[in-house]
Formats: sequence, C-alpha cells, structure tokens
Amino acid sequence: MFKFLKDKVKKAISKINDKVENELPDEEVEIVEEIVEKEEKKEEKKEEKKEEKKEEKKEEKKEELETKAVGIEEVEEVRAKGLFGKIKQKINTKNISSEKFDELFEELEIALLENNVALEVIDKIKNDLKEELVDKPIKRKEIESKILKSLKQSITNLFEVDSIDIIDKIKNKKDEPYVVCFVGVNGSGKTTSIAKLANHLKKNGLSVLLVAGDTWRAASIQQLEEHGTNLGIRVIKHNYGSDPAAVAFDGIKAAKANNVDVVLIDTAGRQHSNKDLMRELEKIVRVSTPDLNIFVGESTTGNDCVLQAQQFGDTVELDGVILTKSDVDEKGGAAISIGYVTGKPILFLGTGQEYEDFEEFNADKFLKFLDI
Ligand SMILES: Nc1nc2c(ncn2[C@@H]2O[C@H](COP(=O)(O)OP(=O)(O)OP(=O)(O)O)[C@@H](O)[C@H]2O)c(=O)[nH]1
Ligand SMILES: [Mg+2]
Repeated sequence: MFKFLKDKVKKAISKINDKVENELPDEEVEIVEEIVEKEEKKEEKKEEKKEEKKEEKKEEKKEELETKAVGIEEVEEVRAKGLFGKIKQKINTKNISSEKFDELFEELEIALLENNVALEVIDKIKNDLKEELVDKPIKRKEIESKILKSLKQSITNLFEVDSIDIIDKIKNKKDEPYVVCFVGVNGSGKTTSIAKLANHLKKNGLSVLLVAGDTWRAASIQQLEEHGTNLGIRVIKHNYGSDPAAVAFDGIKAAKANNVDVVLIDTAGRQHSNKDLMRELEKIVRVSTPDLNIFVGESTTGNDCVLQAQQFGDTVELDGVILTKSDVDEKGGAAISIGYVTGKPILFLGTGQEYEDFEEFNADKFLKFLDI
C-alpha cells in the first residue's frame, strides 16, 4: 500500500538535501555565551578544581549547542539560562532563498504529481514548507530531517477534517433508524463497502437493514441479497427497473417497524455527467433524508476520485468518504488529497475483497505507512 509514493517522496527529499549541501554556500553563524563567574574570587584555593569543572561544563555546553543551535534566535535562549564560562563558536548553516526553494521544490512536486496528489494539496505543502525553510539558517546536518519534519506536519494538517464516529452517531439516534446512503461511480466498491460496514456494525451490536437501491444494473439486487444471506441481514428490494427512492422509503419504513438501528442504502453506480441518473440520486436523498451520505471512491483512480467526490458533492451533500481498493494502490494521492479538497473526512479504507478487509481511517497510521 502506498509504496510508490513513499519511495518517491524519500528520493525527492534526499535529492533536495544533496542539492542544498552541494549548491548552497556554508554560512557561519556565531554563537557567543557570556560567563557568569561569581564564585571564583571567593574561594581561590578551589580555583584549580573549578577551572577543571568549568572546562567540563564548557565542553558539555559546546556539545549541547552543537546539537541545538541553528541560528541567532537560539543563542538568546541559551544565554538566558546563565552558565559558567565563555563559549564562542561558529556553526555552519545553509540559507535557502525563496528562488532556490522554488527550484528545489520541483523534485518533490514531481514526486507528488506522479503519485496523483491533487494540485491544491501540492500548493499547500509547498507554502507550508516554504514558510518553514526559506531564509532561516538551517544547520547543515539537519537539512533532511528539517524537510521531513515540515512535510510530516504539512501532511498531518491535511487530515484535520472533523471525523465522524459512525457507531456513536447511530447509538445516539434512538427514536428512528440511522440512515446511510452510498454514492459513487460504477464499480467503485459501493455494494462491497455496504456489506463490510454492515458486518462491522453488526459486530458492534447494532441491527442493520440493507436497501437494494440499485435497480439499474443487472444482478445488482442479487449481489446485495447474497451479502445479506452471508451476514444474516435483511434486504429490502423491489423489481429491477423500479424507482430506487420508493425502495429506500420502504426500507426505512420496515426498519422503523422493526426497531432496526441502521439502514444502509445501496445505489447504482453513475457518472456525474449522466443528468437523469443524478436527478434520480437527488430524489433518493430527498425521499430518504439520510443522516449520512458517503461517497465511495476507488483509491487507485487518484485525482479522478477526488474530482468525482467534488462532482457528487454538487448534487448530494456529502458527509464522508470510503476509499476502496487501497490494498492495490501504490500511490496514495487520493488518500492524501480527498479530505483536504472536499473538506470531508475519510471514514474507512477498503483493503481487500473480504468483509474484514475494512479499516477505520487513521491519519497517524497513514503517516507511519509513509514513513515520514
Ligand atoms: N481489492 C479490492 N477490491 C475491492 C475492494 N472493494 C471492492 N472491491 C472489488 O471491486 C469490485 C466492484 O465492487 P462493487 O462493490 O460491486 O462496486 P459497486 O460500486 O457496487 O459497483 P456498481 O454497483 O456496478 O456501481 C468487486 O470485484 C469487489 O470485490 C477493496 O477494498 N479492495
Ligand atoms: Mg453496486
């Protein structure tokens, strides 16, 4: 999962590091530490011992400065601590100008583009990194780690979209069934994700009902019924060609009558450009007033997936995203981009074809995967 992205980003950062190392001149930043020598005059006998100790402390402090100091700002901080002895040392730093940064960032930009990261996300990462790295003396040894740290922070911020605890939401809606509608293009994994979520909810002690709202594609009702049989979950269906909004209405009615906690509505795959089918989707949503509309997108389709989510969002008010087939996605661009671009959280990742291949999305885990 996401291996290609991980490798490319690492390579790009290593290249940037080499360029900074080789193409930018060293700049010396002088660090000065003043002495506060109070005790020396009082106890002359102990002078020698003290001198020894002072030397030790100077050495220790020098080492501390070596690892800490990156520029003038930190000298002030160290000075405030008040130490014994006087330390004067020069640290080699690199200073990246704004123009040089633009040139260096191209390495990373290409890596991100190749991995289907959305343009607005690349722009955001660029601005974040620029703020952290430009015109600030960076200690030579710390260039690569500083870039990685800035990149990690920038990507972390991309996931700062309010998440939804679906189980909590369902449990909090006590009087009526909680209704979830699944939308997306053909073959994105809607029906499979419904079955996976149904399984997950059932395992968490919730009762579930499925609505066969795809009355369009051949064998779609049968496909949902098979999942229902496997999972021991009731499926409400009409005939092929019937109005899916009416099936959804009946499903919710049946769930109410039987005190079912959750209704999951399957819908036919459709392209945003198909006006009739989009109108049909609008009607399903109008009639069933879902508590949650989930866009199901194929992780492997990268930028297309992000664009589709935006387009579906024009017709249906989306609340969250399920990214399927992340098990076969080496790029990860959709996972990085979709939350930031749509402002909606990724709720789950589909990680295979089995019911259990379904994970709650976790940004920390994702970052660990990227190994940044
Ligand atoms: N590897 C992998 N395959 C998946 C995943 N989710 C779904 N699939 C497969 O993708 C194919 C399409 O899945 P469906 O659930 O039928 O997709 P759909 O969106 O309902 O399709 P339509 O109803 O035709 O629009 C099936 O072969 C699924 O097994 C996943 O997370 N990983
Ligand atoms: Mg389907």
